[in-house]
Amino acid sequence: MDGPKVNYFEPEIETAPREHIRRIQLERLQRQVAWAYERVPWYKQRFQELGIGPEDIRRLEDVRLLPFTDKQVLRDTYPFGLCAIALDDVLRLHASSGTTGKPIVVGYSRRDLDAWSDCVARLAAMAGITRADRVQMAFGYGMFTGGFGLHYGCEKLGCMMVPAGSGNTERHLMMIADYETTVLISTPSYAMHMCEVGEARGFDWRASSLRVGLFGGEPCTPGMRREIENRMHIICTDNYGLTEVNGPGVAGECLVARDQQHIAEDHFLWEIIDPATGEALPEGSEGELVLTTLSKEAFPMLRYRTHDLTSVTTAPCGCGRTHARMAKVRARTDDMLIVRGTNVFPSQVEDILAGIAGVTPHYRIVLDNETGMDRMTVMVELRPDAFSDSFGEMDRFRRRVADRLRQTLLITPVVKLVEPGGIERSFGKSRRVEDKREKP
Ligand code: DLL
Repeated sequence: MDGPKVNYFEPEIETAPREHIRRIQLERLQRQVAWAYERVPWYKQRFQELGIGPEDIRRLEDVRLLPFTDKQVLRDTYPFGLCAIALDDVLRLHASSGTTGKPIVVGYSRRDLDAWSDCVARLAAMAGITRADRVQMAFGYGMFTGGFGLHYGCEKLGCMMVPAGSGNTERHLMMIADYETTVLISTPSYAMHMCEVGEARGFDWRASSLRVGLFGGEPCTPGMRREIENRMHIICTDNYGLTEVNGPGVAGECLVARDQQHIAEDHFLWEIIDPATGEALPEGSEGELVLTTLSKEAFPMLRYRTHDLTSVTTAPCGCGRTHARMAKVRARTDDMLIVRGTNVFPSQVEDILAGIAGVTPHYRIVLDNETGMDRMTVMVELRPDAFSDSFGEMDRFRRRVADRLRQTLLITPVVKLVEPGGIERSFGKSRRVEDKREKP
């Protein structure tokens, strides 16, 4: 057969007929709802307010009867209010930083950790990784789910793990060379950084042992993926997940469909809703992804509003997997910036810059209202070949970038050109927006 070789971790469930998947989902949903109702006072109270009980879940669509949860619920019940098991049976905690105040925290039972590793092993297999691979971790080992989550999943697949952790790019390069690692796990922005540092040091990416990039944790545009693939001579997949429902392993990109991610549907039930009304949208429409865990013991999450915008299809995939595929998450409902009344998504800026020759994918948006009016400054980093000593030439280039941004964003940003390497690189998720506006 032509095309990439297809690997599975759990072929039976990954390629099960859709009726079989739906049957498992219903059984597990009924069990998960009863579990949450009986063991978590917050859920019981919400169910009672809505006048429903676990017995009302007769079909999968009945999930719509259930209350939504979101970050706020986890904040209100911080730290252990949503825990459905004795704390002695919680083997691990992870947390994610909230935008304000306390982080949100979740816990895992032994079975949760086991199921989580299965989901991660699946996404690694989807990227063509096998037990013969040597996997270098560039996510931090800490409260963030990326490090430990991907570590144990790849270890379960049988890979040799190199737990290097985040930062220290020179050391990472040395380890790739010395241990002949074949897989890099990181955010796409850190991979890009490593690529550049390597190039500057004369590291030969073409000759290196590295062959796969396993990315996730932040959006990765198809353009950025291709650029990393071409410069590092590797194949990259983008993988989606969030702390509230495990972390990585919720959905993974296969090598056939590309730029879409198979959701582990035996562990997570997806819905797409209209973020404004909360109403369910038909398959294929873009809306907010809502996830219900189907197998969680410690922190069952019912109808968790991710704020991530995507669409989902159940159409068959050439890789043989029958689990639904979600489109890449390009924006969050709460990522949206409102600048002088106009909605702006950082992903739009990213798309525009990707279409302009002479600039790198690194940029920063700074918002302020010092003059009394919102001002948006976009700092754009030049590629070395576009850099010039001629002020006139640079100014013409700057105006051209501003024009392109204005045409799509419908506001006129201030554009500042930054010399190659001038935008600070991040070791984890990149922070692209700095909002310095004084709020009314
Ligand atoms: O980022 C979990 C993760 C770690 C996934 C490593 C993959 C690899 P949080 O820190 O809770 O969890 O952030 C979750 O990050 O709601 C999305 O908005 C965004 N996100 C995560 N992965 C992707 C991705 C981890 N592949 C939030 N593409 C989510 C786009 C992503 N956005």
